[in-house]
Amino acid sequence: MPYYLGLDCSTQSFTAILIEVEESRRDVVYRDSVLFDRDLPHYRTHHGVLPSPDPGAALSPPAMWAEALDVVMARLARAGLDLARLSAVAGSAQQHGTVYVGHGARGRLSSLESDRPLAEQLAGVFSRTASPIWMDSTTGPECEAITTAVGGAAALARVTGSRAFPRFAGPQIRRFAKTEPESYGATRRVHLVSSFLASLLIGGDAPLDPGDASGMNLMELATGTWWPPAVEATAPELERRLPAIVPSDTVIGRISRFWRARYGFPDCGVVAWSGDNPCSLIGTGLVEEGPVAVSLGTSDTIFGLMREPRVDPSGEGHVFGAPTGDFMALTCFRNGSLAREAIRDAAGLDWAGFSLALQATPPGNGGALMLPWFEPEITPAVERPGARRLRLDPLDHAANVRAVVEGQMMAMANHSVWMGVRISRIRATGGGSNNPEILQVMADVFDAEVQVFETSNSACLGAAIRAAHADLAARRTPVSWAELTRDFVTALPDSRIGPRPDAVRTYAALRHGYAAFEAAER
Ligand code: XUL
Repeated sequence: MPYYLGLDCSTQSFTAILIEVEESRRDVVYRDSVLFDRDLPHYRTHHGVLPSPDPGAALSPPAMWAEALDVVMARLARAGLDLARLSAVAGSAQQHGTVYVGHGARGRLSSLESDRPLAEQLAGVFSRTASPIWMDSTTGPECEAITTAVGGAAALARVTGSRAFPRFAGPQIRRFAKTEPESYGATRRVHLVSSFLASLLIGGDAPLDPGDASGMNLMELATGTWWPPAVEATAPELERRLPAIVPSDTVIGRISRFWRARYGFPDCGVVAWSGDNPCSLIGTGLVEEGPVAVSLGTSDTIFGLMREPRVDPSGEGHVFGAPTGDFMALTCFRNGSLAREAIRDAAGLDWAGFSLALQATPPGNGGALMLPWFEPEITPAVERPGARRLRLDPLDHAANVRAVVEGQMMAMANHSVWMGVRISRIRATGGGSNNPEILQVMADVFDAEVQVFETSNSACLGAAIRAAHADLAARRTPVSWAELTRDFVTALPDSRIGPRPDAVRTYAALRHGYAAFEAAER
């Protein structure tokens, strides 16, 4: 009757989900979240990010993620569950963020004192105390340099799954090595957020999985190994600073003595952590090619499983490794929930009022359009932030609510054509999928049936399922992905929303106008 723990370190919060996997009973038995701004205010983050005068910069303190891990583990230990049943832990983390640790890290992590808080013991471990995260867009010149050195954008995309993107780890590492060579020199290991947190759990130096390593512009997708031309083009002596890459299903170690002594965790396995999007693929049950998921979170993403890696010729999308050993296609939009919130707040509305504004306005908004680029955008690449409006009165609150949602959905539909699938069914997830009015726009724009899956955290649920899959396989009692996800991943009852033919026709025409407006404003 084992328990499996999934952990997720996202942009704004840290979540734990515990599942129970038995022959007759498969259930989520516990959920909890720490919100960085609210629960760890001493790090002074805003939406999980450190304030900066540079609109392109986005950094977060890795010590905050470590402290959040300590807090969720403490709360879980106090929840009255029989933790002796815990068999394995796996994790999910926001992708692309890099964590730089110095030479003393290994010794420190293996000798943590169980009577002292974790974060306090990490003082001096980091060779860089603020980690650039996926929202950072300061590395344009580094992207160009790496692209040129490896023989162009098409070559980089063909081998690694993506052309160079400012938020990817490789360009970020290059910038750090160039601007702070001494601190780079003092760096023993460059982790991603996922392998850093896994290292804290095992009290050692954790590897990466191909799902997260493919978000670096450094890994050869076909083999799951570092690609020497990209590694050499990125920073001096980088190869020895990179973690190993292991298959996602690897049990990478046991939970360290620190956690056992501090909170009474049993001697349980730790499974390789992955990125939040690869974990969400599992948490939305996408273990076959065909259906896609749309996650409406801090970032909005659209993704689906791919058997063969078909890279995006337009260079906008990504191909990552999938936890199943396959691949996944993904397009990421930076202006997700924070853009919806900006419009909601400007209109002085709550979410119920936001829904009413959508109900009160017609599909197509009478031709009024908004490019929702409140922050620099990833897809399409837009450096100069600021929402752009066409035939849209900034003071017409209801029309602006509709325009932000329609803009986001049309951008998503236009920029996912490269995936090469006719999208007829969408699994919606993430906080924004709580809102049926937003989902109606999604259904109409995509001409697809939308169903809501895990709304709060599909990445964390996916991590828990990954822990179960890997642990059961290691114990020679494997359970297939299809079976495991079928039991945990179900559409919410009565959440099915179908496309409305009139609205579908409106958007089919308007999508061209939106694409033209976008092209003119980039
Ligand atoms: C994906 C991406 C974001 C982050 C944060 O490429 O940048 O989705 O993983 O969630």
